[in-house]
Amino acid sequence: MRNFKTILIANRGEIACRVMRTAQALGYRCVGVYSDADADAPHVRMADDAVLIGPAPVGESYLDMSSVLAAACDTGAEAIHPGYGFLSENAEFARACADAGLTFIGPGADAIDLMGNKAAAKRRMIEAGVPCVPGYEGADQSDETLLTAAGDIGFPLMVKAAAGGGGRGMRLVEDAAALPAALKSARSEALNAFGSDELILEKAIRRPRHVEVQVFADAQGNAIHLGERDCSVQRRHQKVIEEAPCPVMTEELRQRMGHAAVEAARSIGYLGAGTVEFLLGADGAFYFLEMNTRLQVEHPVTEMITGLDLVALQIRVAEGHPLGLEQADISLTGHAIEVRLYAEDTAQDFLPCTGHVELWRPADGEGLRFDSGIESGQAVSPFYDPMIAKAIAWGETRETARHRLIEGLKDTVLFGLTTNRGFLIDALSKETFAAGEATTAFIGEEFSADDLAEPQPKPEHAALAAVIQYQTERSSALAGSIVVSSELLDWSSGGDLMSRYVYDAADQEFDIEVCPKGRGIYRVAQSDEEFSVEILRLQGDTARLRTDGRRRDVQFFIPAPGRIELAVEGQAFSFRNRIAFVADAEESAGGGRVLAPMHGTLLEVLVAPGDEVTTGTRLAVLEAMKMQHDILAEIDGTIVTVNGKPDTQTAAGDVLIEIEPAT
Ligand code: MV4
Repeated sequence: MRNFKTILIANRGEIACRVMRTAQALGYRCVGVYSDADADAPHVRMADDAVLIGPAPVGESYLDMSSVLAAACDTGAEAIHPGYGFLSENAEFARACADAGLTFIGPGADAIDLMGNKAAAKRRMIEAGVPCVPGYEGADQSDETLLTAAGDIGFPLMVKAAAGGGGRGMRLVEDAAALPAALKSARSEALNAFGSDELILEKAIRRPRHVEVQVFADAQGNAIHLGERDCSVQRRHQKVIEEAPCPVMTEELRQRMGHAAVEAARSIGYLGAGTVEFLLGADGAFYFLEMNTRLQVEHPVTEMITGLDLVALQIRVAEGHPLGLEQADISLTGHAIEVRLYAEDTAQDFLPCTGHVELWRPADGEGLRFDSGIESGQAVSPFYDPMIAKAIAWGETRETARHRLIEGLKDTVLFGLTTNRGFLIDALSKETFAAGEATTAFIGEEFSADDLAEPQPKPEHAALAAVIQYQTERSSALAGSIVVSSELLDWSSGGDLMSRYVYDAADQEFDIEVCPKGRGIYRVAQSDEEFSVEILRLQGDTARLRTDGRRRDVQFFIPAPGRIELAVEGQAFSFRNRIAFVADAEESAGGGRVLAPMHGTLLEVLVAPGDEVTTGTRLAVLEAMKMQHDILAEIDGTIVTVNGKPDTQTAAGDVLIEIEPAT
């Protein structure tokens, strides 16, 4: 029995925070490690002590074993929790920990090694009586032997890299004629990716479900399972939605799969948390695929239906304590669903996005859990996985969990980056998923390029954006002004302060006039449409409005003057008011008109009629939104008229200055 005082968490982001949350609650001192890029990251601030382990690239920091070990020794840590990814399934690291007298919170190095090779793992699992996909996993790798084996297995079959994972080096082969070429390309891909060209062959299971069983084992030889997770909804071998239990599970099947998974763990003397992956065929047959020897990303869904804290259990068994749980103690209650919220652009083939999470406020609702490692203002850098957070919902029924998760995603405030939030809501909302019928083919079959394209705002969205922008700019402009007489307020518009916005949004342009009618009601005119918009509430970054009888709850973010981002039911739209920068010669018949970009107080006018200006000349200074903004010439020319006077109020779209363009 070892009782740790200090645990080093050799990871970053949400999982480092997740591990520390439990470890700190249990009274352990937590040491974080970080790269240059993560000096301000939440996991560093959360840690009781933190050690810089190198520059941003993972090879020189989070994957650098000697730096991590040195950090542990320097800070007096007795144990290292590797999280997932990075060093979590690195047998050499597990051995190095042991050699340094540190406890690796995970299984023994031999178990990691064994499960790191599909051929060896399968041979061992067959021995242990765990059902495996019929195939070939022999040492003889000659084409001749593989072609003969393929004939016995039958087609279609899968060629897989023995050292592989995540679908790399994997080929679906329809017939014998296609096999030699598939072997050749799989070998070269495997060698390149994993440093080994060893292959296995397996009968192909059509449209399988990915069902994995969570197992736990202690040093006393107790091993139990905590039920299964269904992770069938994947895209290019990246999990998108995970849930527990599996929607098509029966108690009888769970017992058989659970038993197989526990046998898998027992047969290799496993310690700690592990996941045994199976393919579940449409006929109810299941086959061992591989075992993940770490805590998995999707462990929260298991926690939510078992009421257990998997990190606490990991620490307990790593200290040498018995699990203290028997199979009969495990009961599954309700249903949990998790989605992975990523900074990525679904419209650009899910390209990762970098930048800053400007606003992050996860929804707070019954049965909701958000595991994140970011805060407002935090950078999402190109060096690491672009996952922002995991959103998890629990409910008595699957349908309740699904609804809670969709609503939780919609209510979450998230601005600054393009994310897959809309895609996640769409996936959770599909009939096939709602019916519990999604298999590994779900995303490919149900999402077309159109479904993944950038969402296009509707005129109503632009109207909402304009009203919110009008109101927020006006409030801050008025609050910041010295004296606002009715005479000044009426300047230029001769009545209501009507404002014009010309928004660029996605591939569209919206030309909008906003006219306040009093009591929070606005008339919004667009080319051939008119809306009546009422502001019911506007508070911080959320607004409740009513447009033509329909209530709308929206979130908004103003990243810079003249811009507004709007989130409506989880769909994000970005509007840029082009008027802010207009000095458009064509638009005003031979003259460049400089329009006020927003409501504000004109502080200074720096030019007079007759002045020659060039692009970039400062023309005026406007105070708005508690800041001063320079208004610059966007063309070369001569000042013809100057309408604005210092210390007067301007409305967005007012013509301040006219420039005769130089010829
Ligand atoms: C398979 C299979 C069908 N038959 N093996 C993909 C990644 C790796 N973990 C295993 N994978 C598969 N192995 C046989 N014999 C289909 C897949 C597969 C898949 C599995 C789980 C989740 C999503 C998937 C998507 C495509 C293919």
